[in-house]
Amino acid sequence: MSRSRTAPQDAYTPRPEHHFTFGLWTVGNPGRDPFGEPVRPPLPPTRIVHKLAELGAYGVNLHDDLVPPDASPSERDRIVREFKAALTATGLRVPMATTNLFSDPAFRDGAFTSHDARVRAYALQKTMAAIDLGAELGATTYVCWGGREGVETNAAKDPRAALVWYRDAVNFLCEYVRAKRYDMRFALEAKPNEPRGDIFLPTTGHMLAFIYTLDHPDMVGLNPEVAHEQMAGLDFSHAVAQALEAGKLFHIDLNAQKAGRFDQDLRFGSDDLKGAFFLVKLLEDARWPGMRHFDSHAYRTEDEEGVWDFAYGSMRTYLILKERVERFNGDPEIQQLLADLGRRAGGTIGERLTFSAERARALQAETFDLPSMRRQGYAYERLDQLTVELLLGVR
Ligand code: DIG
Ligand code: MN
Ligand code: MN
Repeated sequence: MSRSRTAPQDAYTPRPEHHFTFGLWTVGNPGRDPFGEPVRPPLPPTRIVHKLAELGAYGVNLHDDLVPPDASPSERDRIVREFKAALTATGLRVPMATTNLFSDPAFRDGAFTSHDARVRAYALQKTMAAIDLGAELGATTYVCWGGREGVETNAAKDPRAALVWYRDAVNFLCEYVRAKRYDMRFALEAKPNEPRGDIFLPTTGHMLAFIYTLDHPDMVGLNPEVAHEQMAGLDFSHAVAQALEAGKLFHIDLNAQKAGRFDQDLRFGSDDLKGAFFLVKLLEDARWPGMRHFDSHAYRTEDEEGVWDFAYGSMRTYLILKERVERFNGDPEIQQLLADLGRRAGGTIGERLTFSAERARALQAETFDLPSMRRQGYAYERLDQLTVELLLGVR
């Protein structure tokens, strides 16, 4: 059964300039889960490229599993040639590449942090080959998600040893990219758990601290994912704000997640609409130019047509929320409330407080109208109500 796409051509129609991207593994997700076999046949990468281009996407990303590990050199060349031909025919780009360091049973105790030195070495070999492929396809961002870098029992390894192995691997790969003179930088992706009981460097904040211990921290940034920070009970837009503020938001994985559940990788905006709104507001107010990558997949209930509904809906919801942000930024009552708050903030937001002995003395001598400070509210209830009404479409 094939339903014709009835999506209208309107202000929310995705176009390449919106920088929406999908991994081959997202729309190609066959619907396998821990309790059931795949429900959809594999989608050939070239079909994915053509369909994403038809829907208005900018790019497609890949793990190194575009080329099966047992492919012969001639098969590898054919697969890459056909993939490149589809990219040329559609104009789709490959902004990001990454390595699958979690499916092969060899990685059952991790890849970069496996107790087995042979596995750590194999992980580097696999990643270097994937970096070469990514560079060949034009990728300038290389994502590292350490899905297996963790433990089920702390008896397994000293977490400090794991961090040393992790750091050595990332330092080695940075040196490899420098030696090859690739125009490429790394984006580290955090997740608190699943598939390991606990994953090392579990949140974006942990990853940010880790980056500053590396030999080439300028080459390494972050790839925060909505579901992963929410699994840790955190506000995703705060993680993204910290990455942005540090100049380390090199990439982003967009999806949706219900609180207190496994990593659902749901369609962007399909849950926690308010969180999605404030994320889009942050990215758009910052004029962030990066790729809006949807690391998510269709419900297991869906057929191939449902997969494309998922992809189109992901992009469309982002654009609808982008328009809601523009309405928020132009809403007179909301902006008046924010202007009142701005006057209380003193100067322009971001004006730095700097120390001087004179400034310290003046502060020490200052008297404060504490009764007023204790009495005055902030009108956040009104501000949030107006925000909710705007999201519900009544403003
Ligand atoms: C999981 O969120 C991971 C994998 O999907 C991939 O390695 C990475 C890139 O977006 N995210
Ligand atoms: Mn995820
Ligand atoms: Mn991800």
